Amino acid sequence: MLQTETNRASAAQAYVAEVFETVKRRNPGETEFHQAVKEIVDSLVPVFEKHPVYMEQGILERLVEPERLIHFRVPWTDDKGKVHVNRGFRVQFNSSIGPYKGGLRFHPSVNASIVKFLGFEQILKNSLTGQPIGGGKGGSDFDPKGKSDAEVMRFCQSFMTELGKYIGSDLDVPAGDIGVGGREIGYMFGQYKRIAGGNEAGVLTGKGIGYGGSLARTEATGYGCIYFVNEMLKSKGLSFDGSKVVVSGSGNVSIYAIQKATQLGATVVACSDSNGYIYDPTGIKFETVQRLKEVERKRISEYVNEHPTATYFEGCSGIWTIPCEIALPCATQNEIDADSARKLVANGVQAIGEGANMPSTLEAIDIFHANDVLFGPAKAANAGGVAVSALEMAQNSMRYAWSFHEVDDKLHAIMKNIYTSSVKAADEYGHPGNLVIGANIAGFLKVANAMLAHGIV
Ligand code: NDP
Ligand code: 2IT
Repeated sequence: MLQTETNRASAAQAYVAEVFETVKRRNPGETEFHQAVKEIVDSLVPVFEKHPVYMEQGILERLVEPERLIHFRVPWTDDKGKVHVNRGFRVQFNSSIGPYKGGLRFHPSVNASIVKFLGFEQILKNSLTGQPIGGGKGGSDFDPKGKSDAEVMRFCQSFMTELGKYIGSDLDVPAGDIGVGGREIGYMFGQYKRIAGGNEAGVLTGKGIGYGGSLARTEATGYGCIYFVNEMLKSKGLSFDGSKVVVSGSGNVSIYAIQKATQLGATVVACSDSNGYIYDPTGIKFETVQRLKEVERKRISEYVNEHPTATYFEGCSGIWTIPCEIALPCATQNEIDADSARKLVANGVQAIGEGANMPSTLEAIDIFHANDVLFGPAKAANAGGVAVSALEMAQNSMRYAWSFHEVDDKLHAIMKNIYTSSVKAADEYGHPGNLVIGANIAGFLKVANAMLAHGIV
């Protein structure tokens, strides 16, 4: 009996190691994609030990290979008439539980590795929401910063002219991510509508409220992250009330994380952008950050001109040296490395909630776990955005709109459910309290079972 268990354990480990080596060999230099795959496959070893059928049916080999990767040219003309060429991407990673679903990122750093890491994470994240959505992601190395509205519009139109061939409300439903907000979604929706020749509302989410968007979608990722962290805190008798919180970034996710944490009684002492961070011991004012960044598209450094209690510091990583009980990385991948993690631990951090995708390096996650810091991994903690995107699709199909409170209540219930199912899976598979393993397993099982049911496709 013991011998059989040992054999199974080593077979599962060997299987995972072999798949990971193949991923590295087939996707050379794609370090972000390797990192995302590594985190997931390592957590699945106990699943393969318990259910060898997933190995026999090659589920993991199939899961790590996108169903489709689309790569296209995006030419556009700036206001002076100069021609620019950017690269567009869409990875349609896995459609076993529903149409491909995931955001579009416009940032100079976007390449195949970034899009694939995000798309791969999205498969299990979307599964965790309990909604019928598969995994996809896309974007471009276009930088919307410093561009006029007319330039952004021309870029979005060119991007959608090509992307539009591959998406649809039952096929692939993009949304926003870094650099893609309401303005960009509006331009892309307008162009899709022209090309498709009809108003197919469910083809994109994150739309304006006046043309098919869902109330509370803008707030959903930030609020959802706070709801998730609140569940983690409650499990240890802790709460946001009276706590000091550091939030990185000052974009869509950060702004609404700041608002909800403040509503729950926390003092958010710092936030940032890609140039630097602000520190305000009296608490960052959500309204100012929202106006500066969302409406006026200015830099976070401008905050100190309006609030003399705040100080601005150049550079991003210093934000993790600020003492806090709760840290919410909500900007970008790998923003918390081992050094930052050690600093946070030394300063007494109790909980981390990943609002961004893969913001902690694998070493940083190990440090948090080794020091009993509550750790809410991205695919669980930031799933509120895509969850409300799926609610937006549902409303579009019904041709009906729920109130803000109806959507927010559903979001709250979904985040609690993600927390409970992650805790349960971690317990069942022998890693109590490890939400990285729990979320990966809970998300994986549903996708894997659908793949088994569909045969070798
Ligand atoms: P936004 O574009 O609205 O904001 C991004 C914020 O992060 C900005 O403050 C930006 O600074 C900062 N930032 C971006 N890139 C870097 C970088 N390389 N270094 C330092 N700071 C950086 O994006 P979102 O808020 O939508 O996305 C933030 C994170 O959350 C991403 O990881 C995204 O994938 C993830 N996410 C988003 C969801 C959504 O619904 N929007 C859902 C789930 C996850 P600056 O203004 O200087 O560019
Ligand atoms: O990373 C993410 O989950 C998102 N950017 C949101 C995706 C979506 O389809 O709403």
